[in-house]
Amino acid sequence: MSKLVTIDRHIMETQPPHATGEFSALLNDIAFAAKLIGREVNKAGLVDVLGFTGTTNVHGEEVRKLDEYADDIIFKALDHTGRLCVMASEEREEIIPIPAKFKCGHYVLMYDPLDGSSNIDANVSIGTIFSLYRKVSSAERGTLEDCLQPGLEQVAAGYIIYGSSTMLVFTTGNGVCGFTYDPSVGEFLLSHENIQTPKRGKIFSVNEGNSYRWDSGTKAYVNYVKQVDKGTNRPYSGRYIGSLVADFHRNLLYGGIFLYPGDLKNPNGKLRLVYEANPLAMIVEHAGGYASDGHRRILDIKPDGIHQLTPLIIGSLDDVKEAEDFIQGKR
Ligand code: AHM
Ligand code: MG
Repeated sequence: MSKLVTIDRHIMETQPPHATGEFSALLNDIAFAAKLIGREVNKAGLVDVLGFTGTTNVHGEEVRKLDEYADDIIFKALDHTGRLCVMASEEREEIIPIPAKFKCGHYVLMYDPLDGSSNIDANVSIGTIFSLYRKVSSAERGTLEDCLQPGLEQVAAGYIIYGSSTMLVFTTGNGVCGFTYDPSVGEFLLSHENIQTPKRGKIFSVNEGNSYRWDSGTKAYVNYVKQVDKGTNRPYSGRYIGSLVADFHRNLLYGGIFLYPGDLKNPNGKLRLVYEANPLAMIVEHAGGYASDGHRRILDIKPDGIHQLTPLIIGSLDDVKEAEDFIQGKR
């Protein structure tokens, strides 16, 4: 049997010698929230948690009960820990202050509590995405300034995928590791050590139903990956779940490219810079891949607002660079 390492032990053993433990404890808090959300996702078909709540979120989308539950769990698992100074969630319009009765810490948490939630009713994999920053504002408690840092400043990023098993994948800037949840013992166990994504893949993931409104570069790129060329991997296989964490996770392991480009109707696409693009960009870069908005590295973008959208092209390094060339009209 290969060595059995729980997520707690891994976090403890990989933290720098001078670390106070605050940051490690935060990752454990997130893993705890993931267990609670995973439990509800897994029994979603059994109890009355499917379906809409009847309200819409800040993006005008209908909020599903599980979205609300996940949002609330993350908040409640972390608000009282004394480790965070502020949070922001894709489901909430404003930044989330730490309640005055609790101590404030040095970190900022940004999260998408349940991404891909339109897939819940069909039993398709969904996920939670998160990232941590250090507090930079001089205010006593966290502010919007703390939440609007470029992705490059992330100190940790990760996601949880609720699929055939629940997995937590994260990086603290020192490799990307994956932990699979063992429900029989209630622990996340190290299952994927130092994940590296292939430099080139042979999968492309994009919603081709939107192709009529793409720019010519994006159209040319997607046509290119579908052409037959025995010298390269082409034609690529098309794989699109429509659940970002699941599409990203598969491509991270197998190699490939995911695109949610800007288009004529939505010049900045659909995905959110701080909740979705930045955390996955940090992970993919630490796994040897790359993330771009077609023109710039995702991690370099300074957000203007917490709900800012960005085109996202992410995955294997050579594939993303090639897509950039097409989008920029260089090919
Ligand atoms: P959500 O945050 O409201 O769940 O939306 C994000 C999801 C992503 O998981 C997925 O990549 C994308 O929306 C799919 O969008 P589309 O249906 O337009 O292809
Ligand atoms: Mg989302």
